[in-house]
Amino acid sequence: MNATVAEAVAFADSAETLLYDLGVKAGRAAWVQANFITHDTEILAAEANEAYVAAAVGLATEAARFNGLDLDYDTARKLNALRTSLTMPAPNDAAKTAELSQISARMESTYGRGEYCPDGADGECLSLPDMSQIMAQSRDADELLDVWTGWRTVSPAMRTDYQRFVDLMNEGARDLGFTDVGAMWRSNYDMDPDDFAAELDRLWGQVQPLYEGLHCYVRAGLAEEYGEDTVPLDEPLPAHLLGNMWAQQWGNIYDLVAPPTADPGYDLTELLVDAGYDARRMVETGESFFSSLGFDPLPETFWERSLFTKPADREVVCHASAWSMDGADDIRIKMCTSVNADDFETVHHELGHNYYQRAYKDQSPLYWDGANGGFHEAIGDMIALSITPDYLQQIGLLDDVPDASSDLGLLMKRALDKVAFLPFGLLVDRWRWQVFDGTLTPETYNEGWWNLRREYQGVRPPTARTADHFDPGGKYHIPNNVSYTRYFIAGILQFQFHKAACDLAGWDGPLHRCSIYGNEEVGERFNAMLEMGASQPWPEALEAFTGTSEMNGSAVVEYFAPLVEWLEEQNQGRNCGM
Ligand code: X8Z
Ligand code: ZN
Repeated sequence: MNATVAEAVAFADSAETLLYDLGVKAGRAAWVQANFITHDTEILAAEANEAYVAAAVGLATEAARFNGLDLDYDTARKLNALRTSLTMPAPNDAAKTAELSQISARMESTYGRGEYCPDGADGECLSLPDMSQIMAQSRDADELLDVWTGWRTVSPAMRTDYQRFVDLMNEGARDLGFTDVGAMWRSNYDMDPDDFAAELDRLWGQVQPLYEGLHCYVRAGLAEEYGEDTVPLDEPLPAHLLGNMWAQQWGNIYDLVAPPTADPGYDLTELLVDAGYDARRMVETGESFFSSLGFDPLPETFWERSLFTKPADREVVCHASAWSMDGADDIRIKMCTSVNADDFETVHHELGHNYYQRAYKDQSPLYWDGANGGFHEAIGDMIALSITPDYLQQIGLLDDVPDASSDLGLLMKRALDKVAFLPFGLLVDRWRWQVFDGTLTPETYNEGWWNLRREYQGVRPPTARTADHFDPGGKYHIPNNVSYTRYFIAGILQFQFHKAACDLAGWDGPLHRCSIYGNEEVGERFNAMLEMGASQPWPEALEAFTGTSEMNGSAVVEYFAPLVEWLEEQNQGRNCGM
């Protein structure tokens, strides 16, 4: 019997209700597992997730019944969302769905529990936050190498799991009519999946010259610090010397490469420490930024139920995250916060997720998402771009605002975090796409990873790596199966948002000195985009805030223009290239 339009509408409604219900249960189980990693919580989380995924796959399959019907806009969009928005597609098979969920929960636990014990299992062990601190602060190449390789002893245990994980998800994606999981992920951007991949290349092309200038300059600075034996000037950068476990953001080596005559005169980490900030105060400060734009304060339950610091007495997943538990007011973050500039920024990043979630809660549940994944990641980052010297002075953290002669220093610090991140943001899913489509096999997982690291970032491993290593597994988003393209998009979008906001505020100085703190008009326009959630294609959401429907890297280029010019002068006579 042919399906009718009325049946399609009823189907979308009941799908929404069922997934909401199972999603809330899976979310609570996942919260408990991530806050209290044990054998039992892992099983409970796997079971709840299995029920959710099985239902989601069943509904996505059934939705095909209504193909070809002339449906109203919302029903068509919801049925499409059912088919494209599942990150972990499971095969249409109960046993395999259970196995997939178990592997997923196990990899999450393995990553969350991961530690490195330099003197063997009986000695003191370092957690990932401990090691991140060393990566940020140490300038001892041997110590950095030890911690860098030490963290990478955790992931080889996940390699076999990951291989099976990929096979099972691919089977699930094929059951839903996609060639592989990568194709399924790429289909979730309101445009042709191949056009989307080309769009990423276009955006990367816009900002690549900035990255290359920074790369060349930083290589020279590292060679000066560590010697040309450790950092040869004609080779990619060694991955352990960039101030970050994954060499993804380089702001922590600012002191090594600071422009000699442009000292901003302050270090945000020191300001926070000297002012006696703790984790909660950092979050309160982030909240007041949003309040200054006209957003309501966070609910009492946020403060009661969030996790702000690493507990001493149990194992938790320390990677920062933001949660909406019931699609209403139960929003929370979970972070192992240290009092430093990186985590101050991350606090804003996570709060951005929470304010977005709350803004779209009145949409129907299948629209509880970012306009695309990149939007979700860009909200808090855009706010954090407004953490300028002026803002820091306004909130009493900084006494004297440095004059324009400090601009190169301020821009360098930002570029080390934001420009350096872009190729990493792109390559993580390039790697996964190659894994999903079979270009890479378990034997070539690691080699393929380092080929991409070299190609996009111009970064190399500091020691020999083999097929037994599983270095991609040392990055949270691989074992936890979080798509990474979202962060690349956010790396572009946050500047586009920032520029639109500053234009709206009537700012006519340099973009990096603009702070939208206190501007309710900007807040209102921003909220107009946030409250749409995923109810419209992302170009509409983009337009609602910025007035244009195209993603564009030109705001990144504009923001860093003075630095780019200066880097070109510095790099004169250098042999650049990766
Ligand atoms: O994973 C995150 C957030 C949670 S959505 C802390 N980020 C990426 C990463 O850490 O690799 C933010 C920046 C990129
Ligand atoms: Zn995020």
